[in-house]
Amino acid sequence: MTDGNNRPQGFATRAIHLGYDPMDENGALTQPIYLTSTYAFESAEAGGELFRGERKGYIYGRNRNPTQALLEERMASLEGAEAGLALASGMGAISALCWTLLEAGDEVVIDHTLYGNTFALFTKGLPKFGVTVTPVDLTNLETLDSALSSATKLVFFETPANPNLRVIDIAAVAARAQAKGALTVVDNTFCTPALQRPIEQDADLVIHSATKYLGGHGDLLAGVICGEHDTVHQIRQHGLRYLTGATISPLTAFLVMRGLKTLELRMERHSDSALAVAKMLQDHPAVASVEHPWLDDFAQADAARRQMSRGGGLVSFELHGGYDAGMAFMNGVDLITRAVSLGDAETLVQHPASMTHATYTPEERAAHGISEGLIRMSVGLENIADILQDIDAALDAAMASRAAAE
Ligand code: 3LM
Repeated sequence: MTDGNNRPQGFATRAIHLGYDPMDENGALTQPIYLTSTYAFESAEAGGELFRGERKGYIYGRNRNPTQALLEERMASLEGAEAGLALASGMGAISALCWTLLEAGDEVVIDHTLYGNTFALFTKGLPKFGVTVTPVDLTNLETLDSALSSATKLVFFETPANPNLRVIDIAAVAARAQAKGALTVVDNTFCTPALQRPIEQDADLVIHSATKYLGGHGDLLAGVICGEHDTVHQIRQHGLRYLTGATISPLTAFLVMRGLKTLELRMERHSDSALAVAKMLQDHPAVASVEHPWLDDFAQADAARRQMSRGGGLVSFELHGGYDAGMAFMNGVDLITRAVSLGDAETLVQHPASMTHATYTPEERAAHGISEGLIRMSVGLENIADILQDIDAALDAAMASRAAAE
């Protein structure tokens, strides 16, 4: 989309306006919601033409609906992709993608730190159907080289990774995958296209849990896939239509679009507040280690600064006293909420080893860099002084309980 002078419109403008003219819908400022499940055919022949893809239009709400279509168009534009597909959840997006693009005998390389259920899909789900999955540390490109083979179809990773925020160099991985004929798939949930656009770094496909920052208000579940037109079309026609049926409801698609209108603003605030939290933790005597991609001593700081425009809203840390101190901290928060998920207005804190990453065995967590004492915080949009004060009080509580135990 361009303005009158052919200048491409900016991110927030496209997030708010792209693909919709109120004058087409009785002047309605925001787009109406089509709750319709099935669509009338102009003639018997037109129905057949629609099914054969010879005519443009809608057939049935499982694979396409006008409200979903507007969200898909906006997400594709924001990610710099040819096409988008909206689905019922992040897991719905990942499973539709895998079930469409993989078959028995194929190989997949994954980063060894993924959201717990994504890890379970790859390591427990897909092997049941004859797909070989190799987890590697993708921050070490030599391990990627040794895992890739001519049978590798996908290289899949999150960056920053859930829950320890390791950053993976998208362009470097994509170059190696491409040389072997494999597709690079990036889960961009933690950054959103407001902070990072993997397709500009040569990734082939981007997936999202839109449940998180894209929706932004903890009131929906949704997923998105963006990428090249033919591949996305194939995932719609196979993965969504008859393999998973993981359709996003039109009402949910509307709510994700409402979230997109403030996405750029929210990601700036989440990132600034998370960095303030990370710096405060770094200076506190109760804290053993802190991860945030914008900290000066972050392990993959170079890659982070190259491919992200800000550090994002997540902070991971470990307290002196490990698991017990972490539990005392979590029980000591007041304003901050103990809950999984992320990207909401509320600051949320959770314990990956017993919650989001409980699908890993203790041995897998140890081998994959998810320590038992790690705490993950999704820094929300509350006043930063209030967030810092609550953290300070909870750290005091954690130190007091540690002193009492000694
Ligand atoms: C969580 N994560 O708390 P849905 N990709 C990433 C994710 O973080 C998630 C998904 C995909 C969390 C959810 S845990 C019980 C709650 C990077 C989800 C899956 O299917 O929309 O939840 O997305 O880390």
